[in-house]
Amino acid sequence: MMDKIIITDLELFGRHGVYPEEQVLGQKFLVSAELFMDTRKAGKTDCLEESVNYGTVCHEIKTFLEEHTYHLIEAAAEHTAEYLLLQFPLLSQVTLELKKPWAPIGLSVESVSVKITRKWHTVYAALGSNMGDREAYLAGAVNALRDTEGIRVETVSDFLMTAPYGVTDQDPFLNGCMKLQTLLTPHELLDCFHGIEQKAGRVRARRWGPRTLDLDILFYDDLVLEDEVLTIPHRDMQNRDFVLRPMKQIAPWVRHPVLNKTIEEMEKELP
Ligand code: A4P
Ligand code: MG
Repeated sequence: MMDKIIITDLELFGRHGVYPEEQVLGQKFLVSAELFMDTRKAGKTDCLEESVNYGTVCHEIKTFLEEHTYHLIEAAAEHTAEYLLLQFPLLSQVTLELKKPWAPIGLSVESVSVKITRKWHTVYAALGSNMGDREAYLAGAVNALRDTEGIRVETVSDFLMTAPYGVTDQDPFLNGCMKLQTLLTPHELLDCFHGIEQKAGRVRARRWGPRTLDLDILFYDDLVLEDEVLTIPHRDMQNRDFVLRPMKQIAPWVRHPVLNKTIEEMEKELP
């Protein structure tokens, strides 16, 4: 159950299309949007500052779609949805429908359209390092995430010194975790994490071996996912004090969607 503000068939003149004429002549587009947010506070206080100004949103959508040009309405909708979610901090989710009533398909059709839903996702992630200036590697990773469009770093735990787990004949680790909001999909976020690890000079030599920087996804909303490259929730987190201790600091109440236990409960059950 979430509140929303609804905009229906906002008209604009854009140049999106795969045919050259479409990009030269342009044509009419209609945009409908559902802006998901909590309107309770605005409802109670009757103050515009507590809400999203739908007039501003309409002008932003029109300007954005008239100043940019895409081949596909999929791309036009994708970029517009992302722009709105980045532009309006109170927006948690957007459903956007982009209609092309004059689509040049040589048949009579009322309109063709694409409709997408995009949102901010809540992620908990773990950081670790046991080579070189560990503190600098972890702080550098947090800064790199802060500089990434589509990622907001909300909370960062303290960095704790921990004994190596798994392969124990290596230097102690510095570990921490963070709460993020992101527009990225789980696989896009993993790619982003790998990019930051690579920039930190990470070389994958042996499994569980020494590393300048390790970034793991612990939770992604309440998602349960398993494929060739990604397991969410992180497959071994419930056995790792170097994950659960910093997590307990920032989110002891968060519940593992498969084990149905909170961070605090998992931490109590560690041997
Ligand atoms: N992968 C699957 N699921 C995920 C996920 N949720 N988040 C895949 C991130 N990656 C995930 O990881 C191997 C592959 O796991 C990734 O390419 C991704 O596709 P990796 O980082 O390349 O290799 P790794 O880290 O050597 O192996 P692994 O099994 O991920 O090890 P961990 O779990 O990262 O543990 N002791 C202390 N005290 N502190 C530590 O931080 N870390 C490790 C490594 C061992 N002992 C430690 C610590
Ligand atoms: Mg890893």
